[in-house]
Amino acid sequence: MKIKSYFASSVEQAIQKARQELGTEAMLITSRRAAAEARHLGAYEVVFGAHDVEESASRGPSKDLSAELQVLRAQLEDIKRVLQLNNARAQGSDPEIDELYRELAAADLDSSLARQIADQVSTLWLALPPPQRSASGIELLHGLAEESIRKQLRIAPPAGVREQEVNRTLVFAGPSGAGKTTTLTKIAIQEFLAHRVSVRIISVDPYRVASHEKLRNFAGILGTGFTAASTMREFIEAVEEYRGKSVLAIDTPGYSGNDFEGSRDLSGFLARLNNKEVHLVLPASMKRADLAGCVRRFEEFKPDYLLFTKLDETESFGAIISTAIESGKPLSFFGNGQSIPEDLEAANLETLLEPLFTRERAGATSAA
Ligand SMILES: Nc1nc2c(ncn2[C@@H]2O[C@H](COP(=O)(O)OP(=O)(O)OP(=O)(O)O)[C@@H](O)[C@H]2O)c(=O)[nH]1
Ligand SMILES: [Mg+2]
Repeated sequence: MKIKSYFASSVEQAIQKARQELGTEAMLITSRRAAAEARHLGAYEVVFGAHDVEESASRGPSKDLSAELQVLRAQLEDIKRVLQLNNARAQGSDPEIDELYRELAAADLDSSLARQIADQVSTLWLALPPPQRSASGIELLHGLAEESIRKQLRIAPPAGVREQEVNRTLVFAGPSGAGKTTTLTKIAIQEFLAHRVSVRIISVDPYRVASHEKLRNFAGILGTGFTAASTMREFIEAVEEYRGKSVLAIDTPGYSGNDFEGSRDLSGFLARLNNKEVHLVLPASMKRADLAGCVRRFEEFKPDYLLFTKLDETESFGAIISTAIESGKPLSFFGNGQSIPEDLEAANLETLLEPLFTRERAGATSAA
């Protein structure tokens, strides 16, 4: 079944549009207020499922009176169904859906996101005929919830070696101790040096001269170019000198709390570089509210991607899922240990979703 959304200024108009295009075979799945980013298309969205949207769409409106009547009847049924759904939502005490909400919240998803997912699942669940609903277990609800999360998360395109590689600049920014230096090294090895692409590592830190040492050691072991810049001037000179000759991997200082002193010069200069990708490095073990704070504060670095480290230090990835969905930014890599370079993987949905309901399932098994 293919899913298609129709937007209009009222639910009735959206239903009318959908039925005219899809005919009477399609099934109304849900109706809701349009999300903020789709509001320009209409205040309301109705979602229909059809076995072959393209084929139905090509039929166009029928001139036949009885067919017109059938469409009108289907529209009336849709409106009745929307009223039923709204009524069921208002009563809102379906025990299975409540249980799903509880599981999502226990997996550390933000409560409004957990509610939104439970509502979406609830609508699909209520659209099933009652016998099918009672026959299907919590597994179906888990599957629907995972599907909803999949649709909302974005994953960065594979980092891979590209043409014009030497013009690329990767910037790693983020709070102190997040794993910027470690992850930069892992990526430099796995994504570039392993493919014989030359990388120049530039470490910029005007405050802590000692902070360059770890990278200097790595660069020495790897035999790759390294520049330690302790002033903005040194940093700008290094970028100008090496840009276009090697891929640049730029390590930035860890700014903490509200201590962003001097960050403007750096973020302002980086903003003017083209062909760059800024990875905001965040530890998966950080509290959800703190992650949201970091995303807000580091917006001055205009991150293209979120890169999560320390997945090995937490059991639930709800905070990653919530932060990624809320920020709308694609996920680039996951760091899952201290070993360089092996404890790194390209961001992927399976890693995030795999533990989502396992704790609950394990609990259910041991309780049985
Ligand atoms: N368990 C675990 N530890 C990690 C991971 N990534 C980095 N670390 C550790 O976290 C600590 C800090 O890592 P760094 O790479 O120095 O972090 P940073 O963001 O560069 O820190 P500052 O430059 O001081 O802001 C080190 O002990 C790393 O070994 C990871 O994925 N898992
Ligand atoms: Mg560092």
